[in-house]
Amino acid sequence: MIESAHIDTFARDSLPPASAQPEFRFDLPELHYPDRLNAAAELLDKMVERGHGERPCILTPSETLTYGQLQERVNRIANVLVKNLGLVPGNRVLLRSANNAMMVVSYLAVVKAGGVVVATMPLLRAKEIAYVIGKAKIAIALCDATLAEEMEKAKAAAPSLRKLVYWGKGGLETLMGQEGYETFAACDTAADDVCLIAFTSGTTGQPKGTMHFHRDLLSVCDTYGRHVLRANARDRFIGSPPLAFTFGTGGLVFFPLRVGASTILLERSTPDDLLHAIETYRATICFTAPTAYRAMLAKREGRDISSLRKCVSAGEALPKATWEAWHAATGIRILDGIGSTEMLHIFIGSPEDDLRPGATGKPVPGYRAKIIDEHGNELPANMPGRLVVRGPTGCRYLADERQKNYVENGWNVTGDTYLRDDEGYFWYQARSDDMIISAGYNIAGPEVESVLLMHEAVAECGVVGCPDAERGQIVKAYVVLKSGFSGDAVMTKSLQDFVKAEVAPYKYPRAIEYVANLPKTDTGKLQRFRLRELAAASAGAKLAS
Ligand code: 3UK
Repeated sequence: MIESAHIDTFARDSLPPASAQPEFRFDLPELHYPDRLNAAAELLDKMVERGHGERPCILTPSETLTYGQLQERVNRIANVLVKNLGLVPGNRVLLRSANNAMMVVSYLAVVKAGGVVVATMPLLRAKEIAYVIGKAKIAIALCDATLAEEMEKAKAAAPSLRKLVYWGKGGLETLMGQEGYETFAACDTAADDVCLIAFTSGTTGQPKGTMHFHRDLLSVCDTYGRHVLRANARDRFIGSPPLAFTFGTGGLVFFPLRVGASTILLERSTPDDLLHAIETYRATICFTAPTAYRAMLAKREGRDISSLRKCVSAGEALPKATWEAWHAATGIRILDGIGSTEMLHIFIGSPEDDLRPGATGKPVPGYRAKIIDEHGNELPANMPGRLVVRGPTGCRYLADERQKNYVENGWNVTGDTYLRDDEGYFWYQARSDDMIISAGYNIAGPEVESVLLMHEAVAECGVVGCPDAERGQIVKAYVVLKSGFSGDAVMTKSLQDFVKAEVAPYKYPRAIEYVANLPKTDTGKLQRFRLRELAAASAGAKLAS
């Protein structure tokens, strides 16, 4: 057994028992890491040692940091954590900020000092922040001063939090400036010491803390990053996901640093902001969600985004229509990929030269995936069933009963229904609990959504099952129309006929409701459970009237 560097053993003690963990596989030579490994030293110090010190690393509207400058700042905050805030290896540190340079500096400083990062979405409210502090037993927090109001309320509600320092108003900056703080020897952590607890955005129930090791941060770079994304040191990464969402940390921190590239950080990243910044910074690789690609298509008139060479989409299924429209407009073949907070990053997704528009792709080298039935038996090609995966990363919930729902016989059960075709490509159907069952037919809401999105009037849509006395459920679509179209009976008929002409007619939405926007999570995912609640409420009202 490798000896842990953790003096505070809370994270290690809260790991699920080995029998409840998935089986971890290290099937590629690049995944054979040394026993002693510090991910921050590996991602940053190694790059400086290899001569990248003068290269640009972080670009923001207010500053540019080279690898060398980033290293010095990381050392300064690591010293503050240890010398001023009393951090010992294994302590959790709460980080709160929009995507900016200090957030990345703080993140890497915690990892370098042997602490455990708990980054939270900027939009969280005091109650949600206090839950995280309590669950992960956090005593130290670093926070952007612009988020002070909610942070103070959370502190009042979370007694374990003892030290809270803000940046942006001088508090942290003053501490960092102390003499002798410019160097810091990385904590000699074990490859399997926990360095990150990432909380799920929790569509139902309390958020779950997923624990990841130092080696996991490198594993995602050396699987997806190396074999699918294939970035290089000249790349400039950009994107919208928050750094507290592992889709964002991978795409905007781990992957660029692993290859010596630079990363553009935006505090605000609406589709307009993103387009503007791609043009300004000549970004080459973009990470965002399907909705944002659609919105950028509608707004790209007059913008020069020709610097882009790669685009990654995750978080939700990328409809074929969106893939094709983006390809027609930019010539870029979007890389769809499914990842999860539990798995840390993308585990199915194919490079440009081996993808199928509309499919998620093939398992990322280093991962295996299969489709199983309700009893756990593997299904043959073209049969929809439950997706399970395993590889170098996997689910380890922080003291959570729900571990048993995500891990079955050593495989991670993502909760998605997929099918694998004869060529080995994986096609997303729906979240397993989102399947609509209408008059005995199984209907995948996302398939109907992807058809509706091909209609000229549809900007966004969400399709769910609505309780129905006769059919059990009917297919109901919530539709946001593009400007200039109106949601009347003629439109409803046009949308219904359109769906019937594209896919098996039993899938058409018998009910359509027009809305101004759709409910989304902080990570930009459509909240189908909210639409289901709305649908159930309106059906109930109808029955009562
Ligand atoms: C869904 C997808 C279809 C799927 C994530 C990339 O989304 C991420 O993590 P979350 O924990 O959600 C996981 C769930 O989201 N999903 C994600 N990507 C796709 N469905 N096609 C896709 N391409 O239901 C999955 O189980 O929020 C994504 C990297 C890191 C991440 N954490």
